[in-house]
Amino acid sequence: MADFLQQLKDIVLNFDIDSAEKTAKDAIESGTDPLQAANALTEAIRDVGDRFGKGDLFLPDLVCASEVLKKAFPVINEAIEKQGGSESSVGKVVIGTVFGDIHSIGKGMVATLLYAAGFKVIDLGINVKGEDFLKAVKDENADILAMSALLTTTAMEQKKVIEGLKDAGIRDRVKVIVGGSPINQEFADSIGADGYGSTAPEGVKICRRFMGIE
Ligand code: B12
Repeated sequence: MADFLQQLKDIVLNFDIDSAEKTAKDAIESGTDPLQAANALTEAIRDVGDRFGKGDLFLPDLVCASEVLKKAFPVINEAIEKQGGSESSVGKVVIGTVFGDIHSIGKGMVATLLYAAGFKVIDLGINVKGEDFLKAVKDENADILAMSALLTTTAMEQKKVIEGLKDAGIRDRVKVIVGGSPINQEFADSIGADGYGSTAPEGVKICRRFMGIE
C-alpha cells in the first residue's frame, strides 16, 4: 500500500495528469484506504503550494497539479461514498467555498466525507455569494453551514456570512463550521463560528458533535 501512496504523491509532484486517474484506480483496486489516498494527494499538493509560495514554482504548475487532483479525486471520492451514505440523514449541511474563492478540492472532500457519514449535503460549489448561502440555509432549513476559504483575502467572507445570518435573525437556527488552509481555531472564534476543522475528517467529527451524535 505504501508504494501506491508514494505513486499518488509522485503523480502530483510530477504534474502527471495523464496517469492520474489510472494511478488512483489502481490504488483503490489494490485495497488502498481511500482516506489515506486522499491524504497522500493533499500532502503532495500542499508541497506544490509551498514551493509556489516561495517562488520556486509558477501558476501553470499549480494549475497542472490541481488538474491531477481533479482526475484522481473523483475515483477516491467514489470509494469513500461507497463506504458510507445511508437513506436516513443524520443532519442537513449546506456547504460551499466563499465568494471570490475558486478553490474546490478541500471543500469537495469535506462534502464527500459528510455524505459518507450520513449527512444530507447541499453543495453550492465555489465562489458562493453571501446571499446565496443565506438563501440555502433558509430554504433547506439546514442544521449546519460549512464554509471553505483558501485565501487570506477571502477568509473574512466567512465573517460576512455569519453577520448576514445574524441580520436575517437565523443565526441561532444553524451551526456554522469553517475551514481552509488560512483558517485556524483562533480565527474561527474571532468571527463567531461554532466550529473549525483543520481536515475533512475533523470537520465531520465536529458536525456529528453539533448533531449530538458524539
Ligand atoms: C490547487 C491550488 C489552486 C488551484 C485550485 C483548483 C481547484 N479547483 O481547487 C488553482 C490553480 C486554480 C489556484 C488558484 C489560485 N491560488 Co491556489 N492553491 C492551490 C493549492 C496548491 C492547493 C489547494 C488544495 O486543493 N489543497 C488540497 C485540499 C484537499 O486541501 P485544502 O483545500 O487545504 O482542504 C483541506 C483542509 O483545509 C480542510 N478544509 C478545507 N475547507 C474546509 C471547510 C470546512 C468547513 C472544514 C471543516 C474543513 C475544510 O479539509 C480539507 C481536506 O483535509 C494551495 C496550497 C495550500 N497549501 O493550500 C494554493 C493556495 C491556496 N493558492 C494560493 C493563491 C495565491 C492562488 C491564486 C491567487 C494564484 C493566482 N496568482 O492567481 C489563485 C486564486 C484564485 C481564486 N480566486 O480563488 C495561495 C493562497 C495564499 C493566501 N494565504 O492567501 C496558496 C496557499 C499557495 C501559496 N502557498 O501561495 N490554486
